[in-house]
Amino acid sequence: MNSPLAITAVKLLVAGGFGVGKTTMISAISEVAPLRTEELLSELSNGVDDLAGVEAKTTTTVALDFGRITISDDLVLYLFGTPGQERFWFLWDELARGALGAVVLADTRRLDASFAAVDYFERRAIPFIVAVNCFDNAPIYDIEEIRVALEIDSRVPVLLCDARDRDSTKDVLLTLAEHVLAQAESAGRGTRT
Ligand SMILES: Nc1nc2c(ncn2[C@@H]2O[C@H](COP(=O)(O)OP(=O)(O)O)[C@@H](O)[C@H]2O)c(=O)[nH]1
Ligand SMILES: [Mg+2]
Repeated sequence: MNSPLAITAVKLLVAGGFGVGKTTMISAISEVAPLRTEELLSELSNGVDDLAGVEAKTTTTVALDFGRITISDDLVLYLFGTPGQERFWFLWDELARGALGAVVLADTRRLDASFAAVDYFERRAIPFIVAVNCFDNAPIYDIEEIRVALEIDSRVPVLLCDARDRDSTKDVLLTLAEHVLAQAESAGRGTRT
């Protein structure tokens, strides 16, 4: 029997290349102090981490970002940020376990930094959306141009966002939630591709 207090916990991922705004997005929306594991970009990372376009960045997420958002009495979202650098790829499968969907954040100055995340979720058939984080001075593209550049299927939502902004981040998560539901419904009808 379902308890009236049963709470559904939904696990979502925030992915995308190094410096696209994952930590910023989770910090903007989380109602708990986000758990971050950052290390100062050290001399050691020089030459390893691609810093083009992220000149102001002095820390990097080593293991994970974590945030929580209560949507209603019985629905809580847990957000996990994936580490953006390739040397932490081995953590992805652990993080992805049980995830219902993912936001792939992209920066139009470095769209290629988010290719790997798109590819990862496509291969595993994890529903995802693409949120383009609008950095100051970043080139502005039409959504369709971004879709073509990232080779995203027409059914995958692509939207613009500001990862620093709570309402914008909320819109992104709602878009993802709708997409996850739509995917589940079409899977139920046996039409998922
Ligand atoms: N101007 C601007 N800066 C941003 C935005 N999102 C993130 N940043 C900055 O970009 C840098 C990288 O963001 P971060 O969240 O650490 O990226 P991550 O590597 O994906 O976690 C940080 O210095 C942020 O303050 C944005 O929407 N606009
Ligand atoms: Mg980070």
